Amino acid sequence: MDRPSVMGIVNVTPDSFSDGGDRFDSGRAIADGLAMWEAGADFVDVGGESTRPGSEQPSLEEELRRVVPVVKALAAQGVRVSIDTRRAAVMEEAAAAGASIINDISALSSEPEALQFAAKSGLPVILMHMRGEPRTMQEAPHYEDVVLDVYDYLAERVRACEAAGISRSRICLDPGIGFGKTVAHNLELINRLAIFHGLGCPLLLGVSRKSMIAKVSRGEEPKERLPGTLALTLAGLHRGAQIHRVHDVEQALQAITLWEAVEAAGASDARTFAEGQEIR
Ligand code: 7PM
Repeated sequence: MDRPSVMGIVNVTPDSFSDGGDRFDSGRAIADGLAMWEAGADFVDVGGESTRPGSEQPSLEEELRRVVPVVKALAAQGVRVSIDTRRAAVMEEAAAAGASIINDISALSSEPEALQFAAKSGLPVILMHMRGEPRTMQEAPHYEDVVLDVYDYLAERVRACEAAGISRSRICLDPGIGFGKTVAHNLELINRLAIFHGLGCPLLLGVSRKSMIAKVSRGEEPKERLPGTLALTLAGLHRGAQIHRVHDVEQALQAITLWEAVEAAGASDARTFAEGQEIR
């Protein structure tokens, strides 16, 4: 976690909003995942449940049919794979197929077995905040204070994980941009992201192609949201987000690399100054 990581997104769903569902084909999903890995992604996130606002969960059999072959093929080729699921059975099958990280938009709260399996597996986990369920989450979300409400929720989930035997060093936290939040909520969460470092875990930010970009900007279609994605990614990086979940791996890495180069130049100035002070 001493340098930013990029997680590439492979949605194996028929109706994924940001790629028109053209990755449902597992051959295509595998090729895209490999390309992201070769472009420098640190992980590739494979998900078979569309969590688009308003969507229904697929059956367990359907979710397994979508993700297991993709996880298996990518892991076999040396790709570090995370499995994006709320179901214990999918976590288990994906882990058996070679997935090495669990990414759960419900922070291991959907099924008691998910928390138990995650603990038993010894795998690192990503816990995300979501208000409600994908089907209904965008119906007038309300918070007392969105940052503190999300913070308290994540703190409670970290405690639940620790109680189940998952140590804090295996946990990464995510405020869940777009999951039961208005545009104003999302902007405030990114603006005050650094507060979440108080929880003592690395932070993941997922802004790629999300609708807040179109709403703040000019109604762009998902595939036209890369500039906004990069702007939000850098805003998150500036506040210390360690993992960035994106569709466009190469472009995100370019933006991050330049940002880091500028920051490193500043650090070397500070070092030179400090050395000068010591000599005197
Ligand atoms: C339709 C709508 C399809 C939204 C897919 C999505 C996150 C995540 C997703 C996130 C973590 C997408 C989302 N978003 N997991 N899974 N954080 N940890 O944009 O922000 O891929 S699904």
